[in-house]
Amino acid sequence: MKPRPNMRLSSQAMAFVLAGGRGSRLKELTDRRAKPAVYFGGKTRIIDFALSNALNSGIRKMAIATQYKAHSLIRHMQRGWGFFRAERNEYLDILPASQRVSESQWYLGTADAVTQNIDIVDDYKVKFVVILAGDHIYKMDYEVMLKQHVETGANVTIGCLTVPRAEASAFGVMEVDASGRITRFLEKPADPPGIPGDEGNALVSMGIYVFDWSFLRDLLIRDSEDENSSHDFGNDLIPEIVRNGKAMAHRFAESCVTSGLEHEPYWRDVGTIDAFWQANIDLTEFTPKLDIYDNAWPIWTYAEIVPPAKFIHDEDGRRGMAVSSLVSGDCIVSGSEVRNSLLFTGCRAHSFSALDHVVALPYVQIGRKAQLTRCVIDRGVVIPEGLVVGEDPEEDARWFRRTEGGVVLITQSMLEARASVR
Ligand code: ADQ
Ligand code: ADP
Repeated sequence: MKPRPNMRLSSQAMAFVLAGGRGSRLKELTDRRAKPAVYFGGKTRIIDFALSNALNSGIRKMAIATQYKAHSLIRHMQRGWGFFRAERNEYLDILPASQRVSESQWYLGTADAVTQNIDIVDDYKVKFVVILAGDHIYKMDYEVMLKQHVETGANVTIGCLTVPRAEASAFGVMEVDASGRITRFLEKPADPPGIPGDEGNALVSMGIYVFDWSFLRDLLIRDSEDENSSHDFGNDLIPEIVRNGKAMAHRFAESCVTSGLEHEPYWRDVGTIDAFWQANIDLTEFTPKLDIYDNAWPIWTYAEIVPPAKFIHDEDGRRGMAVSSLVSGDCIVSGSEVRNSLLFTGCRAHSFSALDHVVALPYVQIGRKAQLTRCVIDRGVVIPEGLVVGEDPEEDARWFRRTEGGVVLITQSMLEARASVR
């Protein structure tokens, strides 16, 4: 496709969303669903953030590569993201692994997920491809990144963040020169280099890449023929471009200022139960760092049509109340006290129960007199009458998954195992 100087760059771009990873550190929360399909923030799922960013940036062509436990994710996409219209030149394709090049072959690495779908990307007739991960919580205007990509004439532009050096081993870590050109890239190094003059921090990749499609296409074909490659962006393609081409860093903090989207840059990889719990609970603060009430940057999702949340006295006149909490539609809080908690759609909290710092996924039922503190409760779990969690760490760890941070994950099968023993 020829560059069109007066068109928004996003209208000449597609988003290729990598949504195949399991997210195994989320433990039982990803037993039945991939990490991008995990619920977040009361109504949405994790993948809705990357897709909403793309949509709000003006991108109308998207492909989502799925692999691990994709059913829940695919169903969510079909229900919530089915509004793209081919007659308006809008496309959203779900690309499950093992259905294209060979029937038995899964996507080998993240780059292979694109290589196996080269013909589909060709069909989109776009100039730019924005590669995104489907498993991070943040708001970002990719148009700003596309502009920088074009202005610098880079082969790849990589979204990057500053994180404490002690946490940087989980990322691709880069060194840049004064112009922002990446001079060194180390994928998940054991001993990550610090930023010169700011040694306590490291500059890391967000796993977000902008390429010209013609450049990426050639690179993918060469990579697919390389027997020594693991066919992964972070391990293989990015280091290769840093060595032999021009890779530029796009700083998320500066991007937020340019787009005017965020006062303080917010990006979370809610990859562990502790991080997942914390990021959800953070939303109950007076002024959370992540503003989900910004109607200029809506987070789109599939939302069931449900009645309003309801708060009622029980028969003894004990009040049903929630404070410093997010309570979604179809929840009924009856004679129960809910504090600093987040209830997803369709939860029921029955009389004399008390919730404090609890994240309850959709359709959780809290039995009478249950007292729960610092928990994540999986979708559809029925909490039995009188269950107490958060008071006795040993008892909690005996039946449930208690994290290092003291958060307790409760699933239905854990409760069933407990009931069968007691
Ligand atoms: P990781 O976070 O380790 O590193 P990776 O496992 O490569 O990322 O997954 C990236 C994305 O691709 C995730 O959204 C995942 O769900 C998806 N995915 C993984 N394997 C896939 C496959 N075979 N098919 C389809 N999708 C797949 C990357 C970069 C680092 C960077 C971090 C930022 O390699 O350099 O710092 O992201 O989080
Ligand atoms: P959704 O049904 O909204 O996709 P989940 O993400 O919780 O919700 O479900 C993930 C997958 O697990 C879905 O395919 C769902 O049908 C399946 N599932 C839901 N509950 C159970 C259960 N108790 N046991 C086994 N599979 C389940």
